[in-house]
Amino acid sequence: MVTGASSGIGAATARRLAAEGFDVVVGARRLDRLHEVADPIGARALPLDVCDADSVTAFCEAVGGCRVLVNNAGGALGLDPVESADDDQWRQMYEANVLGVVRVTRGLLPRLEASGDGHIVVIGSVAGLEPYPGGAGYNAAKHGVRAVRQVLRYELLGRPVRVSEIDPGMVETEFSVVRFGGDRERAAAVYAGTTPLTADDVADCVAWVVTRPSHVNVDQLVVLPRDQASATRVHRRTP
Ligand code: 8X3
Repeated sequence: MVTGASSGIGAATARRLAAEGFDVVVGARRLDRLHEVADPIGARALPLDVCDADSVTAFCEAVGGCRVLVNNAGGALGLDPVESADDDQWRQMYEANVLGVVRVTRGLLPRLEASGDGHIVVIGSVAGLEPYPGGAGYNAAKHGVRAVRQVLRYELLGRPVRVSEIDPGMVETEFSVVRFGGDRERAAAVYAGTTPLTADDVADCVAWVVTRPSHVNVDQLVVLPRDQASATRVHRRTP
């Protein structure tokens, strides 16, 4: 089960898990784009808006069994300093990145546990490890989801459910285009002069984490491009 699977890391993860032999179910708001991902790999596509409790309930009821949940849906909005923070953007980021994970995880937990070998994966971010100027709203949300992941790990200890967090750095997807409200030039500048990670690189990490033997819990995996040593330390080649 992969959330936010209509593009980027979610889509790449769905494709990769299908290739690994998983029976994949994907959820996202954009159903037409979701089908473009799901249909070629024989995955089941279900509408899912992680910000809408009713949508999550309907989604969880439609999913049959579930052994692996990849909480990928989320993202950033804006890069504004705290002094001009936009409440709506902050609220949306908290809704999608934190409450979204909580709702879907809570809804699927009985099925994950009943599988006898459940696994909850959260796609976090380097932004959840290291705040940076302009990032406060997204930093707060990703720090929040990191706390949820840690608490889940403690609460589920002794039960047959693993909990893992994967924290990527710069990955070139629609992430920055969405963050900058569709400004493709500004989004491209984020990765200029670097070789960023691809969505497939992160999907590779997810596949590795969920194919370890049942007794192995990868708690946290931080993955950055070679050109990035921290959220703000980026090496750029000049043309
Ligand atoms: C994306 C990483 O550094 O652009 O989650 O916030 S960053």
